[in-house]
Amino acid sequence: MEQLMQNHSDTKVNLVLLGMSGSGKSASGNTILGKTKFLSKASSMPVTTKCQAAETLINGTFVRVIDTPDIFDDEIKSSDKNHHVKHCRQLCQSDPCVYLLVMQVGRFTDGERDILRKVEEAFGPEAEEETIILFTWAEDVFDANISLEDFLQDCEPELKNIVEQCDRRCVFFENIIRCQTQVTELMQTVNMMLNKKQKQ
Ligand SMILES: Nc1nc2c(ncn2[C@@H]2O[C@H](COP(=O)(O)OP(=O)(O)OP(=O)(O)O)[C@@H](O)[C@H]2O)c(=O)[nH]1
Ligand SMILES: [Mg+2]
Repeated sequence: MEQLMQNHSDTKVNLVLLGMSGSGKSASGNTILGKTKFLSKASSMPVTTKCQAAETLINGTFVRVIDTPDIFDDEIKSSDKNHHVKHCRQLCQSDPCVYLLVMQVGRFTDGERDILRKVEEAFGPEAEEETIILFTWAEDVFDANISLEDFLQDCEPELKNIVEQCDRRCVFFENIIRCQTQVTELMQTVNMMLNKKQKQ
């Protein structure tokens, strides 16, 4: 796979899963990969403790998915955080990198209010332009018969701000069904973002 990725330099992308513990980073990684590569389970303790990568091919694009622990946890030692960020960058190997900010639809916590600043602090000032919000537990929105537009319209002002700062790049995942359509929509958003960036 590594060999193949190197041979297809124009059709590869790193997707870095970032966000709070329990938000569904590993589950989303597995949905993107279409197979269970990352340990994902309900737990009151952090489940993922180190950065890991796994690869797949999606419609001709080699996708390297990087799963991470909750590196934005205020309790985490700064030396541990720096270690995770460094490891994560190493796993990305080459450009382009897209940051997937994983957030649970029904939960917006204090620690997430300034999450974009934390992403920039860890991955550089350009990171905001390379970030897509990946909302998990989308079934809660669908089951309540709320349209995604209404959800975004009616969400907390600070969350709305985050969505606006990301140029409204967001996708909705139901990780319990691992449906491929949501992965296709994610890849469309990724491609649109990268194309726009290339033209700048
Ligand atoms: N119903 C539902 N459950 C989900 C969804 N996404 C994740 N989960 C569940 O949420 C729990 C936590 O998911 P993880 O993927 O382990 O969360 P994480 O962000 O990787 O957590 P850490 O590794 O601790 O940072 C698991 O039981 C998942 O099955 C979703 O979209 N819908
Ligand atoms: Mg995890």
